[in-house]
Amino acid sequence: MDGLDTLKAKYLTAVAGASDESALEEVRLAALGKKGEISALMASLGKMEPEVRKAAGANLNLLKDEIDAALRAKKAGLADAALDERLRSEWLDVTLPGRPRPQGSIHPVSQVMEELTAIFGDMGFAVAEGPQIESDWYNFDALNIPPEHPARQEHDTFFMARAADDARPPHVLRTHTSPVQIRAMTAQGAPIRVIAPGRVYRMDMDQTHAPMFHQVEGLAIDRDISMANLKWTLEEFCRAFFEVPSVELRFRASHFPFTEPSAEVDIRCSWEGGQLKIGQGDSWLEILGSGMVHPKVLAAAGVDPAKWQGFAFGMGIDRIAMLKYGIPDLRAFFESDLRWLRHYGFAALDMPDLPGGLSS
Ligand code: 2U9
Repeated sequence: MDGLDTLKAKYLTAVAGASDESALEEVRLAALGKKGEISALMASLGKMEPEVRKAAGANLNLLKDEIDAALRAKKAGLADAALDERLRSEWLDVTLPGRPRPQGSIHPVSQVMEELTAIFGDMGFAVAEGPQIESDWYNFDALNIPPEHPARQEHDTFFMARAADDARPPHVLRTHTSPVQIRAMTAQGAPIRVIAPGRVYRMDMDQTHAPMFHQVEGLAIDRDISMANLKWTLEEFCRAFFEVPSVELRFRASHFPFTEPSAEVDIRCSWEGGQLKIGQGDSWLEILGSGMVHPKVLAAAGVDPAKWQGFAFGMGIDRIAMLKYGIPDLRAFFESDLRWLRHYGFAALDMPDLPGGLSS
């Protein structure tokens, strides 16, 4: 039995020296696992004479039980030590003050831009972006506004400075987001469906005008797009944006250089008790301009007007934000007054989407 004493000493020492659960498991496998040393000895009992086997079997079982007990005791000890270590290292100071809620909020213009993107995205429009400093070709010529056209004066343009000896026409701060769509058409060709929301600049400042404001324009070009598609798209947009069951739009003939025919669009509304209600009543409110894209504009963007046609529209984002959320003065949009933002702002992380209700 000298052999068994040696085995016992060997495994009890190994158990005592195991520093973690995986080392302990290795010891268990080496001794009692299927191919372990003690298991092999147990298997060899079958070949022994019956009397020898009885005594040897009893001794082996005793050894197995001792090693097993040592393994269990060590395992419990290791688990306790691991828990102690976790309790020592993972602690929380419950006396610390709570974290303050975030102070910021989402500006109504950002909120409305997200709402527009969700609505038009649902109708298959991608969002296009472009530079705010434009060449006069992209801002005017490509949109059928040649240098002598009176619309150039009406746009109250901000011009960028050029060196005194540079005779080229100056760049401008874009007066509308239309150049974005010229760039998108030039890059992508037709068919195309994009909206272009963003900042635009005009030299104007009073209660309803700011030198920088926000526009969204839309463009849909395909083989057979008509004014009927334009009307449906705008009705769907207004219904979803103003979150009402139905809307009525009125198209008034107008003139823009970049569309032919052109129409200004009014929405049916009422002003009961000074409060605007969209979709009902006897008043009309102008909300956007639109039309079929002028063939010259398509050609300027490399799209063949004999094959392709489509509609475009444009509206002021600040203006529709004021209408939807009852904000009285445009100038407050750009004053960065935190009290105003706290009142009119939206909770961060509340991204508008159609299934979730746009502004709820
Ligand atoms: C391309 C071709 C045509 C965009 C359009 C309007 C009519 C329009 C105004 C609304 C209020 C500007 O913010 S506002 O002052 N816009 O009336 N915009 S059609 O037409 C385009 C645009 C791009 C390539």
